[in-house]
Amino acid sequence: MDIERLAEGVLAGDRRALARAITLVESGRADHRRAAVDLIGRLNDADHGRQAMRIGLSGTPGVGKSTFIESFGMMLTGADLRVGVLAVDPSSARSGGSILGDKTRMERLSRAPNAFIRPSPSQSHLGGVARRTREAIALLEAAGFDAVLVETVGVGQSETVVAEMTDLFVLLLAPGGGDELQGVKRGIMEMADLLIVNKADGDLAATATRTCSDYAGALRLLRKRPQDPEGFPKALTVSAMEENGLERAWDEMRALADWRRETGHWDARRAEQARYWFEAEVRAGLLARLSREPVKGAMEALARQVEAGTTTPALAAAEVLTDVLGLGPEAGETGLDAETSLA
Ligand SMILES: Nc1nc2c(ncn2[C@@H]2O[C@H](COP(=O)(O)OP(=O)(O)OP(=O)(O)O)[C@@H](O)[C@H]2O)c(=O)[nH]1
Ligand SMILES: [Mg+2]
Repeated sequence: MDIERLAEGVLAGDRRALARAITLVESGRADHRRAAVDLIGRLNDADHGRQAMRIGLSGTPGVGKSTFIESFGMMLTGADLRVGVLAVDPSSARSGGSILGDKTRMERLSRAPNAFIRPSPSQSHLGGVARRTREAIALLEAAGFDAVLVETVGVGQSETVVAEMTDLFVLLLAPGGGDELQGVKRGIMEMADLLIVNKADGDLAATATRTCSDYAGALRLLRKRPQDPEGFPKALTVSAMEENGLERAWDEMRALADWRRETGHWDARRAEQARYWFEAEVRAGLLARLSREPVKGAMEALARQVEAGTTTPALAAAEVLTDVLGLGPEAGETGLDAETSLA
């Protein structure tokens, strides 16, 4: 595979190159993985720090995330902005791949020349989903997209994962009474930059307005965060179906993004996220080595010796870390600490 040419294609915004590049980062094959790491490294060197506004979007099933992305995305492409859409859906196997439904639901957006929608691949564990989404964001960014929307279903840890790879986190809510408010986990409220009450139309309009002020009240009770200007996080209403309130939502997102850029919070957050994913990759890489040969076999052999009592758990573990994984001796284990302090 010609990675140099693929990188050029992505940088030129070529859709086919982009699609191939995303397929590459999704692949679990070892040679593909090496090529993907190479590709992303090259793009990082060559993209002159291109940045998209990365927007994470979460909310319970049926709240209207896909409808919102379609309407919001159409508004942005209408303003000549290029929009990428990704999904983090660790449960996609359950629903038979909800993005398949999404593709038809996002019918207009999927045909818009300025939009790029990537269906989620078949189910994998959240770690795998996280990596491919993060790398797909990097590819879209290198390709010059202005906004990247990442949809996630409110399942388990997926919101946290998405918040760790986006600049803004938007929580979509349904109109409803006090019970609804109770249902939103506090941790997720605290992550949100914008709460958007959807379906503010028809019979639901009045309820949506009331729900919105309930949430606005709840937001005022949360601890002030350093990354927020006055008045944020904010609650507002939209109708994704009737395409109302979308401009306002975009204005608020831009105002927040501008403020964070000016005050340094934007770059600081991205730096913090890069560090987070670096550490996550190291940890995941180490764990992966443990379940592959030759470490796997060596551990099994040592485990049997530990069972038989011919060595101790601590000695056997040290042997795996030091000799099998080749990490070298730990200072304390060999008395190096004592020597150093004597020197
Ligand atoms: N009245 C009204 N209905 C809406 C609006 N937005 C979405 N809906 C409806 O709500 C239902 C769910 O919409 P989706 O966009 O599929 O919701 P989702 O959050 O993506 O759902 P999942 O992907 O299954 O989690 C559909 O029947 C939509 O037509 C809106 O603004 N007003
Ligand atoms: Mg959806």
